[in-house]
Amino acid sequence: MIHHSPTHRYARLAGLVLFAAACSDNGAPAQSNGVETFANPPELSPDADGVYRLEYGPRPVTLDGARYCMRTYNGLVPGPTIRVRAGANRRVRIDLHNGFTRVDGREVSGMEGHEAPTCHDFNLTNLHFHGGHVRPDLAAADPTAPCTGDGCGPDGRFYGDNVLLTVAQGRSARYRWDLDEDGTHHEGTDWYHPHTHGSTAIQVVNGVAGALIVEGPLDAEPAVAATRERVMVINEIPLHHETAMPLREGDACNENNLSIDNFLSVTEGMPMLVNGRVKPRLITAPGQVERWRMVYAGTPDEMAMKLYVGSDANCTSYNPLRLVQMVQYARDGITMPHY
Ligand SMILES: [Cu+2]
Repeated sequence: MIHHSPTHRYARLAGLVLFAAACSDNGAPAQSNGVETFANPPELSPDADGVYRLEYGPRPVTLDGARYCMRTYNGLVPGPTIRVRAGANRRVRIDLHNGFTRVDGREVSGMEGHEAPTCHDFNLTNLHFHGGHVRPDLAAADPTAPCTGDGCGPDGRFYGDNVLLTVAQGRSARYRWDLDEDGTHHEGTDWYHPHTHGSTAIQVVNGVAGALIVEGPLDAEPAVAATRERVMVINEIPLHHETAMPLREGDACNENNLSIDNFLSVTEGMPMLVNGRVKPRLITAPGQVERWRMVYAGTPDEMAMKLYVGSDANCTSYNPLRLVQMVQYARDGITMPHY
């Protein structure tokens, strides 16, 4: 149901309200014919100190029926959803640990191949709050609650959304994103991912990215609150490229046998993964309104999306003239002004 075309520009982050989903052209309800295979990504709960913990490291993950050794956050593809409830003066604390131990130096040239190749370490990482309106360097100093322990910034300060920070193998970084420091942060669907120059793409094509939802007044609107919410993190992982190497039977996953090693192997026509699944089935009663929070977490391009009414319950084909009604009410984590 997701149509991919690199030539169509579309929202990287979008909120959609879907009216009247159906997968059957003859009026018969589709839900009698199958089992739902779609599931929202798991949500990350903070620890007892209110800190979200992200472990960047190699972990085995089953994708499209085969086991792969992936770079992951917390062993999940995609990473877990972080949801920040409505409120005031919200501070989001995240501790990131880099679980890799060895250097993985590569010569990388620009996407078009024109620039001189430079050396980058694929195992270096950091954390970026994509869509966040927060300090880029360090969080504000707070002598009443200073940063202590491994991975703090200078002077007892937490890191802000610092994409220039490098978190080396075995090291940690402590972040604090003060959402409402200069007024209430806009509500919406954002995401988080590594942003280290030279190693962002290889990590993101492994699925090292997750949704970051900031709730606000819109979420309390009765008409919105009553909808079924779906969170979709869409990855383009080159599982079927010749360079992808699934784990062999009995193989453990470690940083020496990573499966996805080539970020340029994502090409048009490869299956996209929605929450780590290829073509997951969503079952929706006719007439039901759903709220879809979508994050396109692919690297090479944009994603275009259309929803069609399928010609059978398995959606093996569809009628291009019968579109399912969608209303886009947000883009790039920002609610459109008329909603
Ligand atoms: Cu980003």
